[in-house]
Amino acid sequence: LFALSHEKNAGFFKTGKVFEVRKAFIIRYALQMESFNTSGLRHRINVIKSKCVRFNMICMSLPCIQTFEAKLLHIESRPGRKSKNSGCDDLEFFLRCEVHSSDTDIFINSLKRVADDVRTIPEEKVPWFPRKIRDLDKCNLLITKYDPDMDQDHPVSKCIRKGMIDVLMHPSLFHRGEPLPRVEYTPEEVATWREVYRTLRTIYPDLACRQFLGGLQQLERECGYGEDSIPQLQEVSAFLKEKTGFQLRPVAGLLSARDFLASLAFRVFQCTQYIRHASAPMHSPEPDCCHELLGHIPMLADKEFAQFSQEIGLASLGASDEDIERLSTLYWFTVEFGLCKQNGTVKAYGAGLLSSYGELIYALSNEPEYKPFNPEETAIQPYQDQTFQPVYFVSESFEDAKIKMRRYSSSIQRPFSVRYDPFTCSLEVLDQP
Ligand code: HBI
Ligand code: NLE
Ligand code: FE
Repeated sequence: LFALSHEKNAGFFKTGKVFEVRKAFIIRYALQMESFNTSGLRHRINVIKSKCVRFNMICMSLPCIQTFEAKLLHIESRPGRKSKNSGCDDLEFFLRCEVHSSDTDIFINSLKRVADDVRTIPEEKVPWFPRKIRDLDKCNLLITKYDPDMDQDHPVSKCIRKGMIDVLMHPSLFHRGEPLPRVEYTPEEVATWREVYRTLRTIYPDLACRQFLGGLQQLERECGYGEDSIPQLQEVSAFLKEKTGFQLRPVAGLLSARDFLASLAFRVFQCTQYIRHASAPMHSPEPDCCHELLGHIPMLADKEFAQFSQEIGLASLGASDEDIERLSTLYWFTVEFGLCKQNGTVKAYGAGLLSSYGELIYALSNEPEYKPFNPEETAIQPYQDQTFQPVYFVSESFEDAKIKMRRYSSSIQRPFSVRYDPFTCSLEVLDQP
């Protein structure tokens, strides 16, 4: 998404790898926005159309998709199999479409008229999931909720500094093992961080759970946390690795729940690096570095919480779309917005609360509704991702939440079971007969 603003940079097109990811981005972006015909996007598409033969075919297949009212669920480009070194043109596009069963054959035939090589791949029974930590390089499906160019008033579009992240360092191009990109924040951004840090720091002692306070103290002592500078992922990742084995990866924005949860199975946490806009420091509807660094990181330094997070991740691997939806709702009401009892009072442990002064105060006032955490019920509670939550779930303790969550996870039906091997950072998958 960020890469879209860089098309004027001609040098950009010279590296095959970057170009390829970019195309996939633009197409995915265009289709998700359903604004394929708006002039801004048409211009961008024309730019890349002139560079890539196969991309043309995708554009031509769109009218078929529209004619048959097929739903385009996924689009992805990969280097073609046939000739390895023929430059940018050599790409295969994978589309996942949902089309009425009576239209399937005629739909495929009409695609064949516009694209030279259409092959269909039977739907897999178990959705693909990463088995080695390296496979997380493929878990980067970004979700586009709005268009930052057209929806200028959206709080997130205001917070995204145009061009902040160099395309060549774009998070979606990050590969495991590379050093985590450092970001030079502007004085204005550091000032936003300072304000967020300072205001939250004053209310944490009363409102945050003890695991969070312990984690934050360690980060302040050992990892340079403080109001004067925005911590860099590299140092924070090294810190976490020593505490709980969690490590960080840069991400360009909201990921699909499936990809986001999958990384937790490997104790990898995907972090945004941009910061919210100075005009709205007390709440951001989507993650930014204040949310990741202040909300999540102190909690991930706690062994029991780290385990809880990883177990949600493990439960999500290869799960059905419906189960992913329920697990992501559970994640939402625990890891993001969870409350728990400590010494007879209710405290916050959810990162979405701990990074928002506004919502932290609200959640622990007597205004909102509380319900006891109970996975079966929590998993189907509708949630709010633009403003404060209508209801919060209170756990008796982390221990209790973990036990209940384990019981819930073991009730999810999968034709295999998984075990994480920490020595090889990979999964052992046992097929069940
Ligand atoms: N992506 N980058 C990012 N950060 C999140 O916190 C995040 C996400 N995608 C999905 C998601 N959270 C939630 O929907 C969870 O419920 C999984
Ligand atoms: N509302 C949170 C904040 O302002 O930091 C972010 C929530 C991300 C899910
Ligand atoms: Fe979060």
